[in-house]
This record gives sequence, structure tokens and C-alpha cells, in this order.
Amino acid sequence: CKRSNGKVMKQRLLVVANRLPVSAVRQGEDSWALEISAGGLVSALLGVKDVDAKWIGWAGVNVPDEVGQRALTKALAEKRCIPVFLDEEIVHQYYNGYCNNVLWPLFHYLGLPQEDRLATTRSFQSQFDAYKRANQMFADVVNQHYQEGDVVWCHDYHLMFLPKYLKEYNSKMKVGWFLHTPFPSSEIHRTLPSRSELLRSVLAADLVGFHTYDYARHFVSACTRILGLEGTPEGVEDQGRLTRVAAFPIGIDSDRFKRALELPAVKEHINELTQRFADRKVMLGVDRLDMIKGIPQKILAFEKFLEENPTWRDKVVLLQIAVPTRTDVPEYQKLTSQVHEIVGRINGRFGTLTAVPIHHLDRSLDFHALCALYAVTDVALVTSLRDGMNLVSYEFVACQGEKKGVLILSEFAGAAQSLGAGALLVNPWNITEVAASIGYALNMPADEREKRHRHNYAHVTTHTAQDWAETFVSELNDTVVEAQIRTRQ
Ligand code: ADQ
Repeated sequence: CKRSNGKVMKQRLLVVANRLPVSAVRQGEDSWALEISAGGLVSALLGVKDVDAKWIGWAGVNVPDEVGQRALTKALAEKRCIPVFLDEEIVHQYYNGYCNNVLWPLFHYLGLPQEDRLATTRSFQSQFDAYKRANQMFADVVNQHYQEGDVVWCHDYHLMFLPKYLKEYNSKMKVGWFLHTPFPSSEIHRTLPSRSELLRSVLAADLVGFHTYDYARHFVSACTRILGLEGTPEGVEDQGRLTRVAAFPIGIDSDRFKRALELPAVKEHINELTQRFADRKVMLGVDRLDMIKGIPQKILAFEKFLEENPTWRDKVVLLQIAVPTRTDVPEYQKLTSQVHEIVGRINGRFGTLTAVPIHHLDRSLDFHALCALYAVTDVALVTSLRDGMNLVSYEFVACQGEKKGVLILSEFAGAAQSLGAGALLVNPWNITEVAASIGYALNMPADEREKRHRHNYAHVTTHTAQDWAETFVSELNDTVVEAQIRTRQ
């Protein structure tokens, strides 16, 4: 808190992310319906004490006309949100192109785009240029709303140029950047044509944060190997200026889940599900339908388990809830058909006239339905091929106070570093190993389940999203910006 004219002022925080935490639907020429999405980041920041947060980002809609833009800006202001308007072409090149087709797969070790290599290579440059242009547009909006003393927290791989552009506007601005995905090994990062520019731009920040110590280490190695800078235990040094680099593992708002489980409607839903699956053990997968989530591998492992354990075939069911994302991208359409094909084959092979082993839903569930599902699950399967953290594993643990189910967790999810002692860790590529872990989990004695659950539950309920945000913001406040160092010298 700061004092101004005797009044205690809250620290102002500008949170900049590609997407605002709202969905906006146009109702008329100058009216908009807004719904705030209560995601992890929103509740994390609501819980941070003495901070007055504002959001800056794209509202997810194309608004070409000024009347619409003015009306949306006004409506968003009531939700403490400030829009960045991106046109369709920029969204195509920057968001679908450079962010989702280049950086996202690369940071998850899936390499640079393979198909149509020549065309892709030619469009690399235009996508990269659009990426920089979009970052500049975000920087312009931040700069318009920045007041002295504000701290600016930039989020994710969409905005790697933002720290550089902000510091160019104002070297005194306090800027933090946090990556929600993994940061890959420097050997992977160095394949990227724009590897150096991206690193240098991020280094303009005062504080750079990752989910795990490994990602932070990869980033520092990339800076030392690719840029020839010096890595120190504190971060990266360039000509006497230190960029602090550290791990800040995210968490969830575990109380929100606990409260939901107490609601009569949720309890009723839990009872219904318990009766519906009374004669079966319930296994659960909840993922965005994305290649990094390892959904085909998970389903194939379940098939192998059924193949090798005929006595379990009518005693277990896998509920796989997969929200479609990026549905206009051909790779994602292919993944959807692949998953449908495998599920169909397995249900045809092991189903009966009255029951199937896999229930696959291509959709999102509302929060209360999700909590009820987590609560009735015996074994959760999180088999991401790579995942920055993976909050589904945390959410499952938070809802298992009574049941004490087992978490099977990919060793390539950041969550493996925090929930590893309680979960059964697996290599998701090794279908034989995952199938064996399913068997182990389903047969696990109650005392072992209890012990493993206790470990994870203690972690999830004490390392919350609020703690994460508070730690990041307080560490950002503690960094000394370059401009201040210069004035002191
Ligand atoms: P995501 O890749 O989106 O996030 P994750 O951390 O698992 O992955 O979060 C997904 C969220 O969406 C969870 O809150 C989950 O409940 C919800 N969700 C998923 N499927 C759903 C469904 N079918 N219905 C309803 N809700 C569903 C990125 C990174 C992660 C990192 C987070 C936070 O990829 O690694 O953990 O950011 O930093």
C-alpha cells in the first residue's frame, strides 16, 4: 500500500494477457453482453491483498467499427477490463499462426510445423512480423493506461515482446512476465528462427517467472548458450543489468471447489452419478482437446488394460471429457477424428448391449458438474505429453476429500514436481506402463490411497492460486528497475 494525501492507496496492477477473462457477445450496434469467466487467473488475482488489478487484453471478437469499439470499451470498464482491438488478419497471423502454430507446439516439444514445409517457412516471417505488431498494439494500450507506481504483469507466450516494448516507452515501468507453458530445453528453443529476439525481449522484464525450476533453468541456459550472457543463481545478467528469473508454481482456489461440494445441487448430482456407476469403478480424464494432452495415448493405454484384464471389463468405465479448442486448425480437427475413431473401436470391441467402457464427451462441463465428477472418480488419468503445470490434477485432488482416489499423472506435466509423491507417475508414451498403472491404481489398498491422497491434498490446499499471485507480485515489487539503479549510481 502507498499513502497519498493521507489516504491509503492500493497498489495498482495491470494484468496483460492475450485474452480478457470475459466472453463478449454483441447485442446491437452499441450494446454488448459480457460474461466474466471465472478461470484460475481471475480468482488468483481477486485473492491478492491490497492490490487493485485491471485487465488488458483481446476480447476474442472482431469489432471493426468505432461505435462497437466504444460501446465495448465502456461495458468492459465496468468489469475492470481494457480491450486491445485486433483485426481478423492480425488474429490469423499472430494468434492462429505464430502463437498457436509455432510457439505452442515448439514449447511442448512437438517441433516446428512439419507439413507444407515450404509454405510454412515462407509465412514464418509474416507471422512473426504480425506477432511483433500485435505485441506493439498491446504495449500501446498498456502505455495509455499506465500511471507512475503501477506494476505490469505480462502473461504467456503470446506476449514475449511486450516487456521490451514497454521498457522502450518507459524504462521505469516495473514489468514482470510469466510463462504458463513449459520453457523447452535450449536445444529445442534454438531451432526457432527468431530465437534470439524473443529471448532478448523477455529479458527486458524485471522479473521472469515459470511454473517449475526446470523451465527456469532451460530459459537461463538458452540465454547463456544462444545469447552468450551470464547465468547466475538469481537470473540472467547482461552488462551489469540483472533480470531476475525464478519458479512460481501456480495453484488453484481450492476453497472454491470445497464450497461447491457443499451445495445441495452438487450433492444431489454426486448421488445420481454414484448410483449410475454403482457397479463400476470410475476413471476420469478432463482435458482441452489438444495434442499436448495425450488423449489418444491415454485411451490406447485403457484399451491395453481391458485387453489384459478381462475380469475388469464390466467393472470399470472411463469418462473422457474433452473440450474442443482451436477447432478451425486442421491438426486439431484431425485429432478429434482420431480420438473418435479409437473410442468407437474400443467401445465396439469391449462394449455390451447395455454398457460401453468409454464415455467420450466433446464438450465443456459447467463448474458444478465438473466438481461432482471429480468427487465420484476413483482414478484420474492425466497423461499430458507436456504440460506447463496442469490444473486438472489439482482440481481432482481438491474434490477427493472423501473418496481419496488415485491420480495417475504424466511425469511431463509441471504438476509432477509438486504432486509426484502422492500420484502414480507415468511416461505417457509408454502405453504398457500406463496400462499397468491403471491396474495398480484400481487395486490399490485403502491405506496406500489415503496416504498418497493426504500428501497431495496438503499441497493443493496450501499452495493456492492466491499465494502464487501474491508471491509473484511481491517479488516483482522487490526488484529494482534499471532506471533506479542508474539514478542511485
Ligand atoms: P490449459 O492447457 O488450459 O492451461 P489446465 O492447467 O489443465 O490446462 O487447465 C484447464 C482448465 O480448464 C482447468 O481449470 C479445467 O477445469 C478446465 N477444463 C478442462 N477441460 C474441461 C471441460 N471439459 N469442461 C470444463 N472445464 C474444463 C495452461 C497450461 C497449463 C497450466 C495452465 C495454468 O497449458 O499447463 O497449468 O495454463 O498456468
